[in-house]
Amino acid sequence: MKKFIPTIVVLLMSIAGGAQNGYLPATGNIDARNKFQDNKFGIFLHWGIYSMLGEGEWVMNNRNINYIEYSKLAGGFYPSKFNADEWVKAIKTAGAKYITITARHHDGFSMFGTKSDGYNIVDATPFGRDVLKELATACRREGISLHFYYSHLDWHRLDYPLGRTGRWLGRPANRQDWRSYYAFMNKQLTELLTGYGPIGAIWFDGFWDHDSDDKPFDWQLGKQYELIHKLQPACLIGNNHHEVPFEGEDIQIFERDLPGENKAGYSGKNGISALPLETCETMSRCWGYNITDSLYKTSKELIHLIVRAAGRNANLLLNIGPQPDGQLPAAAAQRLGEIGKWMSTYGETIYGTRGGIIAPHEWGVSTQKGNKLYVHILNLQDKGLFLPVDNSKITNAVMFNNHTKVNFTRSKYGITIELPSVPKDIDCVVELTVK
Ligand code: JFZ
Repeated sequence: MKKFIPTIVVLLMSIAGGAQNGYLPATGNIDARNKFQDNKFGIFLHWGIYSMLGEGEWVMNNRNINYIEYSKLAGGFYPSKFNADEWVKAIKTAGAKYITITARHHDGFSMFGTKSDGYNIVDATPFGRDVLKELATACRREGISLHFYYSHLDWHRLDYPLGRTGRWLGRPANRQDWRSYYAFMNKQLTELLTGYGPIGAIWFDGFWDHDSDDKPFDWQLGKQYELIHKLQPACLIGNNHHEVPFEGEDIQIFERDLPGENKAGYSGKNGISALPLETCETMSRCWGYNITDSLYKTSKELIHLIVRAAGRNANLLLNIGPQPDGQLPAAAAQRLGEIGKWMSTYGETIYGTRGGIIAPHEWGVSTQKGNKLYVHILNLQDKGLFLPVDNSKITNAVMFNNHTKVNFTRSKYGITIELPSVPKDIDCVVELTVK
């Protein structure tokens, strides 16, 4: 990732990428944005034929695998244990409200029965089943919203105009044809938005493949976004371009960082917009299944991520890389169960909330809904805690989990709450009633 691109180039790229005069979101789209923010927690699934190699979704590029050799993986893809209902149930039990799954990742393999390219799970694998269709049915039954990840960049097709990745995969350079590739993407997007019921969001990725071009690359996003909103006005558009959202986008995406952070190095140009925010993060180290990646975050760390995201007014999209046999890794399933246990008690302090009036601190964050302000204490070695709030507005304080009273004193700049003991829970939630 290039961290220091001159402002003017960024500006030009923004114009080239987002040109679309006066996008006015439909009423249904505004409602969908609110619903999306209420949902707070989703599960990201990176699944494709790369799972068979067990080295993540970038293996084709990282190992410079010839595109014809790579495509032979499809002939052996038979995820015999795949069961959409089981996935959706496990994810729903965790308290997640939506699933974002890779319809087509950078390797160019479509995980759905597309008519636009034979290189897809129905036509090119012995499995022959449209897993997105099965997921769509299971999601609808369980009331889970379905979102599609869609890669703008492609390491397989010959018509894709080569960017800065996928350069050593053996593709002839003389077949690149933007018009053909653009038409292909729009055909696929049309299929995804007409054959799978209501889609919560399209999550684009790969814009950055052309961030090192000599002149700004025009992805013609404006017309593509118009097409999506014409087919499904309520479908939200997000693009993982690591910049402030372009016109026509409905959510702002952050990768591996909460809004306002830049630990991963992707968010340097990413101011915080007024649109709904979503941060994506992995459960282990990788997105796609990695056979040697056993370093999973603990359930406590993952719950803290959900809470810290909510306190920053953002959703958390938490990733799992399903195995080649179609099952979720056991470690991931275990985390889902533990998160679900916590959510069944504390979900009320997360779902439907917005970031609270007390700004995020090292000790934790606050969320807010109606006249309740939830103070989430995640890291405190003390019984007393000063909270910078207008003290005349706070009428009551109780522990959220058992409703016992929490004493507090008022001072000029806020209140100081006195907890019954030094907090030991994953998240010690104090519920304040606000006038
Ligand atoms: C992208 C994907 O490449 C990755 O496979 C995964 O899907 C993740 C959620 O999103 O991550 C990026 C984004 C940008 C760069 C690299 C990886 N970049 O700028 O080089």
